[in-house]
Amino acid sequence: MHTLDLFAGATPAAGERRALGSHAWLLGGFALPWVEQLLPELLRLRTLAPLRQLSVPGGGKMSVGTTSCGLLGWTSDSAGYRYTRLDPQTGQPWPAMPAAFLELAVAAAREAGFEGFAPDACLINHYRPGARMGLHQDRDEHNLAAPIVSVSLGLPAVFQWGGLRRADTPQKVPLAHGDVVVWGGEDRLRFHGVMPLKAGEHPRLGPRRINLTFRQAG
Ligand code: MD3
Ligand code: FE
Repeated sequence: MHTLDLFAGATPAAGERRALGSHAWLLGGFALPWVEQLLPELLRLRTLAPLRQLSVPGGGKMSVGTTSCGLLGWTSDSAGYRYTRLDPQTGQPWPAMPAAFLELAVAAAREAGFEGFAPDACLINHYRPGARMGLHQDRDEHNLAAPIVSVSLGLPAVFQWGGLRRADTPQKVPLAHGDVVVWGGEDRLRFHGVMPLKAGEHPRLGPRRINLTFRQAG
């Protein structure tokens, strides 16, 4: 038996949806029809805005490789977290959000009941085995009434789904290639994170997981 099957309520099959909270939906395999459009765009985007390991205010470096596309990109350094119009590393505007990215994000938001989602930022996180993301809240966005849409590609990961206080014990939610999660309303400010990625080889993406998060940041 695969370890992931030991979790209560394992990943839903493609086409199934599962409520994670009152305003949070896991759409199993929702991104699968878009994958072959997303992958060449991801390769192109990293030639325009290379992956980097951002420094965080505490002094460390994130273990994930990060870049952005859209009008605004998320960045971090010793001074703090913020969205910028220019990529601090190239001095150029962030690459435009590819049409297929926007279509997928808007369709997923609609499917979860959020009509009129208009993301202006897409944060792209690359996980290699061992990379993780500690528990945090996403609160740098100007419009906290808009949802966040997250698309998982490549190796599976165990997502930590916490409460509104850092001390609330998170639930473990396995996320597979093609899964999309939409978080809004009272679930928007939940603490969340990603457990260290287990080693593996994904048939289409190799030894990595890529996560896209679409936000209304400005
Ligand atoms: C729950 N990324 O980039 S996506 C992030 O898999 C981030 O790379 C993780 O957390 C990743 O900030 C998790 C899922 C996610 C995104 C935003 C959320 C979950 C969320 C906002 C509120 C609650
Ligand atoms: Fe986050």
